[in-house]
Amino acid sequence: MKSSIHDLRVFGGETLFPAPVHVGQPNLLRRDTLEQRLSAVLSSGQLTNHGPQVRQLEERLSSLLNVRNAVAVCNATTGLQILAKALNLSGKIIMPSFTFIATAHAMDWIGLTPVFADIDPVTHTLCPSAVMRCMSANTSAILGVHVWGNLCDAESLQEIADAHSLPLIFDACHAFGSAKSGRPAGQFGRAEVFSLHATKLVHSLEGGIITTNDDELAARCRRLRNFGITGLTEVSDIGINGKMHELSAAAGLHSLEDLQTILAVNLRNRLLWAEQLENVSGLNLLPVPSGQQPNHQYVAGRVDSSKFGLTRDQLITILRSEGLFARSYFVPGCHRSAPYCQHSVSECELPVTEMILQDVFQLPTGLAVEHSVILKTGQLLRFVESHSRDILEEMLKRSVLGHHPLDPVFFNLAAAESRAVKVTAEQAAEGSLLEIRSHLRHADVVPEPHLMTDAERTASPGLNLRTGVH
Ligand code: T4K
Repeated sequence: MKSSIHDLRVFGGETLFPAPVHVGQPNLLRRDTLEQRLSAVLSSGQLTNHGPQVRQLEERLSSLLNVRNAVAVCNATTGLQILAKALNLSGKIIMPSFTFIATAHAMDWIGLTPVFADIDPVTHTLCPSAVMRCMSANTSAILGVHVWGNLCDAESLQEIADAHSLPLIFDACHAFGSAKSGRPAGQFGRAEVFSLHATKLVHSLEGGIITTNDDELAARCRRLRNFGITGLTEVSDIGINGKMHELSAAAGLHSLEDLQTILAVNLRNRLLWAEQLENVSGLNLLPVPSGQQPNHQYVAGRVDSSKFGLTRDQLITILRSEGLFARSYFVPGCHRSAPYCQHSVSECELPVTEMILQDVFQLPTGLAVEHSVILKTGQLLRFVESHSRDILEEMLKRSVLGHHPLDPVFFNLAAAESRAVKVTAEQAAEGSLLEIRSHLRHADVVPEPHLMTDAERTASPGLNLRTGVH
């Protein structure tokens, strides 16, 4: 453990976690069984186009989530698009800016204009009164996003949607296995879309699911995911290829078998993280919203830098340099990302969104995160908090900026220091990793070995990976 601030990796000390720990490491158990399943699919000869694995997955999901229809798709982004097309949406769609960029892209890509509404400070999900303020004559739907496994205030949103005769749909990518008053995600609104991406609670490597109790809507989604084809030669709609393939469905079925184990491990991890952060002033995990049973897919919290002594980005820089890859989803917010800040889609004020974007962070959880990692990180966080004044001073002295693209794991700090590498604030703000990496390479500083490309490894046979010096 660290006994002096100079033991911190960010100042040249030893890495606490030589094997990197990520937010989003896939939950994967019983690999042998998965390999057998995949092999059986390959032997079957039916690799895609609504085969038995996809059908079985859809049946399992509709019974598990207690919803009439589950439509498997290739990923949630495409699923959201298929759903919006199936609902015949046009014009504007109200959604939070505080979401993964895919939510906004999915809508914009098919010609809808995202209108970003503010969020609730406790659940981080779409705020019903903010939705009211964003309503206009061109609004064609409301799209809520269940964030971190917390469910939206679906009842209030439904009332607003009904009052304006608009469809309410949900991006449920973070919410598989979450429930509210015992009612599982998947049944809310007109339809919901889950992601089965590798980083999700259960996954099919890549994949998504549209759930709905509306049979007609489900039938349209099924047609649209298959080019709009309705018969051997008949085509009814302009559809797309949104099919899930058989290997993916088999992986999804495999993953579903571990659902209860994953939920239990996530809950255990959440409790352990809470215990570890209890005595760290200024680091607060988000509370579990009352009446909700979240899946704890993400362990999210906020930094109160006036108490902790460092900002969120400085904290993340320290953690990531130690090999614990904490995140700050969804910085900078959809409304501030390049494609959206250009046009005037920020029609509404986003004070809560702006505030949360400043200080929110996520810690790793899931099956891949061992107890010892959480305990060690807890110790580290206590150390950092109690030495925050000295750490801040040293960080400023050494120009270690708390900004993601300057993440110290991308280069060897000791080497960077000795060559007085400077990365400008503009580059940092631009967030162009490639640019920064090329800058560093130019300065004869190399990425850490696990972040090197094959070409870099081949080109640097004599390189001392620890110091970055030939
Ligand atoms: N709506 C919401 C609210 C979403 O969160 C997402 C996806 C979507 C819509 C769209 O769903 P899909 O169309 O993808 O089905 C990750 C995921 O790629 C993305 O699916 C997810 N949200 C988002 C929240 O997180 P990144 O850019 O953070 O991915 P990446 O590659 O940095 O992965 C996170 C970490 O996980 C890595 O640092 C290492 C680890 N990892 C990841 C993968 C893929 C592994 O260890 N192994 C792996 O195979 O977006």
